[in-house]
Amino acid sequence: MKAQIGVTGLAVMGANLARNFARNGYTVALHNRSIEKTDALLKEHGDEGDFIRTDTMEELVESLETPRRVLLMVKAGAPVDSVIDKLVPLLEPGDIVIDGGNSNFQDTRRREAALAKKDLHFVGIGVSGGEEGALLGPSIMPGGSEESYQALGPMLEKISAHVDGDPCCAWIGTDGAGHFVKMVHNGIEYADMQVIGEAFDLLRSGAGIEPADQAKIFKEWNEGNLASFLIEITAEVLAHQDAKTGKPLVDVIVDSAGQKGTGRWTVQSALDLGSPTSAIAESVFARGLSSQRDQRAIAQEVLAGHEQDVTLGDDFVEDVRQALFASKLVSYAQGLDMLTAAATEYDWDLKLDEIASLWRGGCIIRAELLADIMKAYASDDQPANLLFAPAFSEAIAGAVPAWRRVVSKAVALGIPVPVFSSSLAYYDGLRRKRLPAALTQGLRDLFGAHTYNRMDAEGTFHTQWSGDKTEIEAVSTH
Ligand code: NBP
Repeated sequence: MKAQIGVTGLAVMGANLARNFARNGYTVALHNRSIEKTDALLKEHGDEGDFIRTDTMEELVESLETPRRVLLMVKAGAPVDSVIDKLVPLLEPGDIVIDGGNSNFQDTRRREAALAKKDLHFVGIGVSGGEEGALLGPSIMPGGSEESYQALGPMLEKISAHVDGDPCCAWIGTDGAGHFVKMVHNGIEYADMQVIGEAFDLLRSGAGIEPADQAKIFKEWNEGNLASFLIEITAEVLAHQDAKTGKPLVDVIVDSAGQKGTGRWTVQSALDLGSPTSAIAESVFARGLSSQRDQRAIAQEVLAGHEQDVTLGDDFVEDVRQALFASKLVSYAQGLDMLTAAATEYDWDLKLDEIASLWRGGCIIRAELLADIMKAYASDDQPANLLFAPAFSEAIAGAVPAWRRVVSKAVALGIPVPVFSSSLAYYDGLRRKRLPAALTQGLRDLFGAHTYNRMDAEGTFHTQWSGDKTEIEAVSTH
């Protein structure tokens, strides 16, 4: 008996994906650098399907039907290269090496190009949904050659989450496209969590609503246009009492947020692409600031607040809900805009409707909203920005008055709302007829002769600032 797929790297994610394949009727060859994990998996779950135990990389390769499909679920970074180096000499042209870890998309591009020279397929797949998703059905974002997807796609689609009968898995594009889309997904996840945090802080510090009561509010919000996995689990976390102290658990947890790096990568890529992804950037920075606990302790002593009294009004909770919704829309709009920029830069034919569709199930940012995003991009008349799709421009317009009220009250109260406020600034920046960028260009021309364009004429111009200040037509140095 040969296996249809081999999995090497049987920590939590690899083990659960291997079990998921087996539960779906595939024969799975198991391999791990140290045999203990392989044996533990077989001992605990060996009866869930057909597994082949392999001890060495050679045995793993021999156990697979051709073209071979080998899924790497090892720690991202150097371990992936190390496993590839051991695996590749054992493979034959047409075999498929799959990296299901959270690899940087630039590494995936490099690895794909290197393996293509050896007539091997390299498929970088983004897998979202954590441990539970890996076992029960993740959202899967595969990149690589279209040909490799013919051999691999049906298996991935089968083990993925399904929404309305559709798999949450579709071919994303060549080389690093899958890992890129997964990275942006994670960036949006950062922003989603940050806006929830800002709403929580406003309701707690502004309106004095205790976590247990907020849990009820979030539960109610989960019935409307905010319905999503993250809002659902926010209600669960806020309702939870610490067994040791009897306090709300959220009051016992140290207020310093960790990060593994995909949010940071998203922002770095956004900067490279010149894509204004402020909601994700502010979310990453907010985690950074939360971790500066020593500086925060000093700031509490030395920095004055001068907070102002504000009347919150009876509609404050509803206003916060609307501000949260509008800011969330902006973060999705920015993330999708970044995908559009990346598609041009890296020559990927990204289909935003399919990407929204496969984020609807299995993954952390799954939300009702994604069905509408899918529809917005499924039409022939693709919006240049998500916010321009009629359903979204209307939805956000309805939220703008509340959004402005919330941001101005937060500022007066001294409650930081970096994503609520920067998203509103992005929205206003997009809408504004004239931006102060004109002055920026004037300044750049004065100190660096960087030139500027005129509103009323074609061409590129420079004012001779240190001479007689006459304008000359110049070669562009923008
Ligand atoms: P880890 O990221 O903790 O990696 C542990 C695995 O890597 C073990 O099987 C280990 O083998 C193997 N490994 C290491 Br470390 N160095 C190796 C090397 N040089 N050669 C061969 N194998 C090596 O596992 P994970 O949490 O299951 O995550 C796997 C991938 O999935 C990661 O890229 C992660 O970022 C990604 N991911 C994780 C989640 C999640 O919720 N955890 C979600 C989505 C994606 P050993 O047993 O011999 O030490």
